Amino acid sequence: MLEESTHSAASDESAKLAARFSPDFVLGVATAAFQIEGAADQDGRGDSIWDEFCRHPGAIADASNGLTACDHYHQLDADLDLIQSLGVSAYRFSVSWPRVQPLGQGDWNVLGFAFYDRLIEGLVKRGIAAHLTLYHWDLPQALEEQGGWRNPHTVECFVAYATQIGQRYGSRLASLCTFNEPWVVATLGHESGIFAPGLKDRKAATQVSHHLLLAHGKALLALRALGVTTKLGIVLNQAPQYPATASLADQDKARLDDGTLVRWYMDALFKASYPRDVLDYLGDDVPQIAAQDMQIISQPLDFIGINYYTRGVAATAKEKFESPYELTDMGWEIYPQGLYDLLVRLNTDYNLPAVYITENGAAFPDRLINGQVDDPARIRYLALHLAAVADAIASGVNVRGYFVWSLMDNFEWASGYAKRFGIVYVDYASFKRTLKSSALWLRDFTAFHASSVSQQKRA
Ligand code: GCO
Repeated sequence: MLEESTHSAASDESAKLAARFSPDFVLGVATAAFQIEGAADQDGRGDSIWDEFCRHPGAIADASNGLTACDHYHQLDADLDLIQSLGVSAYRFSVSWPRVQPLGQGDWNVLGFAFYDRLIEGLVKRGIAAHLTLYHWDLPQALEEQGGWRNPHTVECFVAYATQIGQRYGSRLASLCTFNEPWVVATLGHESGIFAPGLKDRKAATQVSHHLLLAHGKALLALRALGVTTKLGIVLNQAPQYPATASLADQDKARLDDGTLVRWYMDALFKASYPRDVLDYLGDDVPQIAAQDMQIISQPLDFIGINYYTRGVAATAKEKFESPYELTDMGWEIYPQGLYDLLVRLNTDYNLPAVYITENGAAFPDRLINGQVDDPARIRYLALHLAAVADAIASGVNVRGYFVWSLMDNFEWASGYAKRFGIVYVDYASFKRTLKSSALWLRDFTAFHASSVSQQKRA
């Protein structure tokens, strides 16, 4: 396959881009349990807040749910072969907490663990590094019924769950992440209410964000006390915030948006404090913070994962902001410069550990035509963002890896199955997988990276 394509200008460019990454740079693909597994009511899995949220009329754009999703639970071996066929060295996935502990406390589910045993063994056998996320939004519904993340008891339940996973799998993982995107859980789940559990309560949302960070810190302490040696970290969704105009109002809004999305989490993790301007802005809605909390939250991290999709634009004028850039199917601007700006800025403002881009990708209205899916816009998106990563590394940021979101089309939360982020197309009636042209591109790209690696080694 390499032979066929080496002569086109596009593949020359791809080869050059791949050669910009060092031999040990990790290239991977990412998924999350609720979005792909299905089998939601099988083998003893408990309900999660997303199963419940999907039952709310109007919550999901296409009125769908995660009952069957991509049927990954039943297609595990074929999906692992698929990952291997892409030539990537790493796979990022999440464990469904209610699959391994249906009520979120108390009994463990042997059948649930059997699935993740097979998944992790299957990766190890194929030489693919396993990057595990403990919490990608699917809280056991039974815990939600006791107040969910508003209740500090959930923090203790999470630590017990983290400990159990660390004990079972720690030695076989390349990394273990506590939370995926705490901002989304807190703000979209509890303030805007567009994600599970669907609350609209800012005070609750800030308390949830604090409890998530506290659960993260306590889990790290517990895992380290256990002697778990895998790399420990957290994944944040981050985006630089640019004012739409030079007006003072837009600049102030950009600064505040940066405060709530970026500094709230980064300052807590790296500086053991919340940003003053955001606390002032929150007024009575500030969370309750106990004496030791900030010290617990700011445990040293082995890595930080950054999910980047687009920039933020702060616009306060009545007229809608018109983007000069191309938009994805989510309506998100394609703005790779934002990834570079973000990484360089974070590296300046914080003492960063190893950085992984744990998600980057785009939804496009892909069509399966004559057995093929041609998605040049996604290839362009990925190449531009990889180039931004290479530029950031050249500017001194310690980025060690990059994961495409996503391995395959899947349940895109409130958008249901209507938005396709995969490099592999999924037919939801038959569950048949078809590699899109972006998957073939990635396969070439990983091969170029591997061959540039062997050249670098020879030199
Ligand atoms: C995320 C989400 C993914 C989404 C992706 C696209 O971590 O933001 O983990 O689950 O599918 O971001 O919106």
